[in-house]
Parts: sequence; C-alpha cells; structure tokens
Amino acid sequence: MTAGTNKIKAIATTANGGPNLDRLDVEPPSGPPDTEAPSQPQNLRSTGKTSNSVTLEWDASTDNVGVSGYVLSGGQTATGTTATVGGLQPNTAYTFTVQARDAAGNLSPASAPVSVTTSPPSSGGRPADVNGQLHVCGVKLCNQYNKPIQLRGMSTHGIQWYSQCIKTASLDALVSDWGGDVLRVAMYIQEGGYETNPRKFTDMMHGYIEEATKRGIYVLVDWHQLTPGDPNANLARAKTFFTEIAQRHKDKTNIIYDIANEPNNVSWAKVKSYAEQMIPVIRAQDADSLIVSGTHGWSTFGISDGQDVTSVLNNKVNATNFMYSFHFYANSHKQEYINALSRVADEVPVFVTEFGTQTASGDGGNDFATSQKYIDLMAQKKISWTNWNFSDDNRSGAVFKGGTCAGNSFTGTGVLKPAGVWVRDRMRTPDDFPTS
Ligand SMILES: [Ca+2]
Ligand SMILES: [Ca+2]
Ligand SMILES: [Ca+2]
Repeated sequence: MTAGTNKIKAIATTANGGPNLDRLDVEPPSGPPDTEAPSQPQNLRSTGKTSNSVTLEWDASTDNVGVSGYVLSGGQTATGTTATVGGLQPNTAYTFTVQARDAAGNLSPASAPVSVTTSPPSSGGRPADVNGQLHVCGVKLCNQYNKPIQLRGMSTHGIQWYSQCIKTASLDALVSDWGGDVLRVAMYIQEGGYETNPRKFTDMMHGYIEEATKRGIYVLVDWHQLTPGDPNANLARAKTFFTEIAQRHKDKTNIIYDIANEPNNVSWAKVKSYAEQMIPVIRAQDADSLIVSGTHGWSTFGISDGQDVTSVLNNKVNATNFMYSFHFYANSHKQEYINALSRVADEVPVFVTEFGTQTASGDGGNDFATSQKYIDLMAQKKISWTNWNFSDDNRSGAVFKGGTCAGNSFTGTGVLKPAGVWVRDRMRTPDDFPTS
C-alpha cells in the first residue's frame, strides 16, 4: 500500500455460496513504515573504460531493512555494485554519482562524484600495423616511430600438448575480445617437443606465425628450453630451427625471437655465451630482428639462484636490438622480485615473456594484489608482457575452464577461470601506441 488512496477489491464466499462480506480489515505491515534511507555508497570508482563506455564500481550500502538496488546519476539502475554506462562520446569527461535505494523507495545521499574521461576514438589500427618493425631504443621497446610502447598478450601452453587451444576462434578472441597485441608460442624442445620431430614443430611454428600475422599482432617465437637448463645443450638444434624461421619470415615486421625460455642450473656466463652465438645466426638471415633471451635462475636475472641482478648487469650481452626476459609468478615471487624487475628495467631492455598470478608451478592460489603491483610497474616502465597461459589445462594459470578448447566459444568471461578474467581485464584497457 502506498500513501494516499488505495483501492481494495475483496471477494469472499460462504459455504452456501454467495457473497457474505460485511467487514474488511486491512492491517499495515507490522511496525512503523520504513522511512530510513540506505547509507551513502562509498568509494565510487571507474574500473574500466573504452572510447564509448565507462565501467563503475562502488562499495555496497547498508539499510535498516535492505538495499534493493542502486541508481546512477544518469538514471541507469543496477542491482549489484557495478554498472557499465554506454553510449558515451570518445575523449570526453563525464561525472558520475550513485545512490542506493530500499524497497520502500528511500534514496540514500548521492556518493562522492567520480570523473572519468573516455578513451580516444580507436585508431582502428591493428597493433602490428600501427607499430611496425620494433627495435630497442635505450632501455625501451620502440615502434617504427621511435616511440616507446608496451605490448600485452598471452603465451600458449606447450604446443606439443595444447595446440587444440590455438585455433581460429581462440586467436580471434585473443585479438578482438581481449585486445591482445602479441602471441607467444611456447615450443618446448624436450618433454615431447621439438627434439622428437623437428620438421613437425618447425612447421607448426611457421603456421602460428602466419596466423598471428593475418591478425595484425606480434608473434614471439619461444624456444622453450627448460630441462636441461643449460641452453647450450640445445645449441645445434637452436641454430637449425632459428635459421629456417628467420630465413622464411625475415621480411615480416611482427616477429620477435626468444632464444632461451628459462635457463636454470647454469651460470650467467654460459647463457651469455649462448646468446652471443645465437644472435649472429639469426641476424645473418634477419638483420633488423628483435631478439630476446632468458636469464639465469629461470629468467630472474639470477635472483632465484640466490644471486644479485648485477651478475647480469655487470656482464651484459654484447649485442644491439637485444632484450632480456624476466619471469615471475606473483604468489611465489614477491617484493624482492618486484624490486629486481624495477631495477633491471632501468638499466637494460626487459621483456616479461612469461608471468602468472599464481605460484611458480603455474598452479595454486592467485595473488592478484601482488600481480597488480607488477602490472602497475610494467605499465609505468612500458615493460611488455605475455601471460602464462592460453589453454584449458587443469591448473589455475590456464585461463580457460576445462573443456573450453574442444569448442569454439572463447569470448567473454564465462569460459574463463579467475586468472583469465583478471588478465583479460588488464589486457583490454586501451593501448598507447604513439605514432608521432
Ligand atoms: Ca530503509
Ligand atoms: Ca591491446
Ligand atoms: Ca626483418
């Protein structure tokens, strides 16, 4: 019943039939009417934006009876504590507030306002078209306009196990739904990988390079040596493989060569020696190539070997257009590693070719708080990254839920594990690829 006049229609019937109603009692709800408004929503914030939309979140209000929903300043309603406001103009500042309401219609005070400027209109350019041939400038990765850029993308799982996850629908999702700029193709050498059938795996890599090229993204050719940890153990194989890959793809402007995934149980001197042998092999085919190599201690600049980053910084690889890779797993590698990444990135070019939000096994609980610190650091210093991994493996670091790769639906968050939802959100934010 609302305030004012209410019409009531009642039909009562006796055992003998016919109406027999001479009295109607109407009891109001027990207790006084709810006139108490919900509390003011707190911490209104923007958690995402595009050129035509803004996503807002806020902390829940409380109410003496119960909050039934929220009303945004533009009139849009929400039942939960998030809403995406669409239909906005690019590159335009908007101010939003939100109020909570209860079932009785009481409205809370409006939240503190938040101002958000929508993203610039999208250039429509694909990452590899806009940025062209990459090169190292100082300690940064620069595009064809000699401007520092950050690439963000995904790493496959080992292609000897999870090639079913790298297909038309998943690659289309990576590009158009995730906004990925780069695909790292993890080709193991051992563990059933390249060494078992070099022809087959080289041809697979050729195919993935073409798929990335068609979609206008970069491709990071990952020589995924891991066990044995000394990359020199696979030197002859690496020379054969990279010679063919570089010879065939040298004129593409979207290829990046990673010659050693995670050296381990090996000295930096041996890794450096390997890199200085491999770089000329690739450059003989592809003179302007961008080449990345891992560092000792599983690509931690020696930290996971109990060493200091100066083991690398005081003994740098003698090469131009060369980057060092750094890997981390945020639930294993905390502040010491963040500090190390921050330090090395100021002194040498660094590409985070692999990271996870969980433990170093690629499994276990996610530490999104620590992961966010890394993301913020990498954004600030324009450190490019590819996340482990774009598969439906059962571990928490595989972004897709089990069984996803058998189908053809890869867009949205319904197919994603928590790590996938998280990293997709961080990849979808607008790119900053300066062209002048
Ligand atoms: Ca109330
Ligand atoms: Ca992007
Ligand atoms: Ca080239």
